[in-house]
Amino acid sequence: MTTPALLPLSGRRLPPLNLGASAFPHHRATLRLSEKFILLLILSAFITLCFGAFFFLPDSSKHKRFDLGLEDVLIPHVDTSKGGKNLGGFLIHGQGHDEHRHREEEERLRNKIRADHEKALEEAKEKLKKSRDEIQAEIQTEKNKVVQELKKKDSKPLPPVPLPNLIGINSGEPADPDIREKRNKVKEMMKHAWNNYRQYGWGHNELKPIARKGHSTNIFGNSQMGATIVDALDTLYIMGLHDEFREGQEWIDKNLDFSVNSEVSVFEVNIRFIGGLLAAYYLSGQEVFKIKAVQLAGKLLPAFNTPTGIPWAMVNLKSGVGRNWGWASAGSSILAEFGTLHMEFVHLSYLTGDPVYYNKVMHIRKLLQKMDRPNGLYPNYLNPRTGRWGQHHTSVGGLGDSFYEYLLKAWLMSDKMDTEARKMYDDAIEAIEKHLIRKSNGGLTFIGEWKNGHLERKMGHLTCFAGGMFALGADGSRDDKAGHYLQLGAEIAHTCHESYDRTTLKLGPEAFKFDGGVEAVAVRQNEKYYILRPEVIETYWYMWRFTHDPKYRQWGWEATQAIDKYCRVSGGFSGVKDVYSSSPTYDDVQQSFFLAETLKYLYLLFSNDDLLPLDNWVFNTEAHPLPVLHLANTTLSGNPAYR
Ligand code: DMJ
Repeated sequence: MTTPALLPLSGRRLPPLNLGASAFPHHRATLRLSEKFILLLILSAFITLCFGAFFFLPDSSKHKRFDLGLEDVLIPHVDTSKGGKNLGGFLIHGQGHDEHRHREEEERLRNKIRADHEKALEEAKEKLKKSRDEIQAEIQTEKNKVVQELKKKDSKPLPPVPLPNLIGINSGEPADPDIREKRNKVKEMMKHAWNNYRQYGWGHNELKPIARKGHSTNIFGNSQMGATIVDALDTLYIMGLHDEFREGQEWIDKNLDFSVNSEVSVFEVNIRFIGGLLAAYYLSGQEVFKIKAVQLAGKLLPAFNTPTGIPWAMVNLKSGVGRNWGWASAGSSILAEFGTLHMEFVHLSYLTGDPVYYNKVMHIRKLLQKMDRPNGLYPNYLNPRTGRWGQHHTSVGGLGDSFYEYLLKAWLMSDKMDTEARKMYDDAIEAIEKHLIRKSNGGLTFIGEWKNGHLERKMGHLTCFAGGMFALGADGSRDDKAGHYLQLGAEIAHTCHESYDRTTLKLGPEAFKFDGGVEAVAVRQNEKYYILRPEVIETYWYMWRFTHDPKYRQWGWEATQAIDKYCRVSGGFSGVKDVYSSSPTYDDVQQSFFLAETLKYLYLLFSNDDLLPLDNWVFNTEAHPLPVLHLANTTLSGNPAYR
């Protein structure tokens, strides 16, 4: 019996092998299975050897090319009439002396390759003598070395920069015992929020205070970057909670790592993480915060690699691949997202001396300046591929809000030198007043939204921050309309207070209408929730600072009590799903901005004005205070490292 002819992988047919009775006469005509298997094994080893030799042994023709490539005999486009041979566009000189030299060189290289192979073989033999554990330990040591090197590289000290005048970072104790008590109550609430997060959610982005475990939303992808820790740091600091601050610092130092395969929101990471880290750095002077902020900023930069330089909404921190939210109009980026990077990025350039951050945000500004604006308004959607507006929706609330805020704050943060930003702010506010701000039948001033060619008479909780913005921008306004803007701020504060006061829980809904007899009340069920948002309290605080009208402290105290009564649970603080229901259900999320903003603004409201004075500090949109940079101009020439 003969075995079937075997086909090697190369496809070349081998002669049939006679493995039957005539090859092994003392065997039975049919071979047993195990014997067949062994023979097959030997055969396949032989074939593999031939195959390996055929493909992997050095090919002398290739060597020739390689060797020649090392010499200067490969001369492109030389005249062949001079005795050379043309080889694929290159010319080889065929002189006897040269050939001798080539043979020697070839021999030398062969010897070197042989020696290298032998060395590699020896090393492999040595390795094989070691146990699996020893080999693994060696690999681990190598890995650790690389990690250490990378860490050293990442943590190299940044150029020294003269720090701006940091005043009013830990005072503010009110003389009035009643106000002191209120301030202490807010501090106690902060401790409750922090301690529970530390106990049940430590290292996670946020806390689920009822389930008592970590929580994260899609804005941070699948990362565990301790958003609450970073967001809360400066609040802990100004409240004098230094042990808690140190715990947070230690976690950041040891665990905050941005090389994670996670798709995050550029805007949220910027305002919460970079803003939080920068504020913690300025307040405490601890280098680790600055270093981490700069590392993280480097991870956001690939988001700007779009045809227009308008960044993607999201970026993968590891791969640098960016994209936009699926729900955004025609693949657009969002005004309030790409327009809320300026403050942090200017500080990054200031601190590092690297203009890259500054250039990115100035590029966005220049692009926006050149664009047509319908009715002088900035639509919420802009396509980063085409540079064209998406849907013409305009809002001072969600999707638009902090873009306007950052125009004003860019000017304030530059010690009022960035007049271009101030002009853009003034122009925008004039258009907003003309097209979006109205008075309701009941006399409440509200800011509506421009949608599909008409004004929607609805205002969001988010929009309530604008009261504070108008008050903050009053001084320095065009045509000296300071009184007018302070008044506008007061009216918005009043309307937003009404939206709280007209609920059962005395907490504001997510959105409220001014339509068909309804005034400052939510109509749709999915707009009745309160998720511990800060905007109304933020406006109370600014209005308090600029007017010292006691009603703002009163309103702030009402909100404090309502939060403590209806949002406090034993595992922290939770949002509620319906502010009009006397038995509210919880959403089971303790948002990081509750610690960063809501509690900070309340604490400041019950502190003296010398705590973080507004002449020296500008708060980013997540309430992280950044110092005013007293620069000669906005090119950051004040920073010696930059010059
Ligand atoms: C915060 O993260 C910031 O204030 C942002 O600008 C919008 N809103 C949330 C809190 O409501």
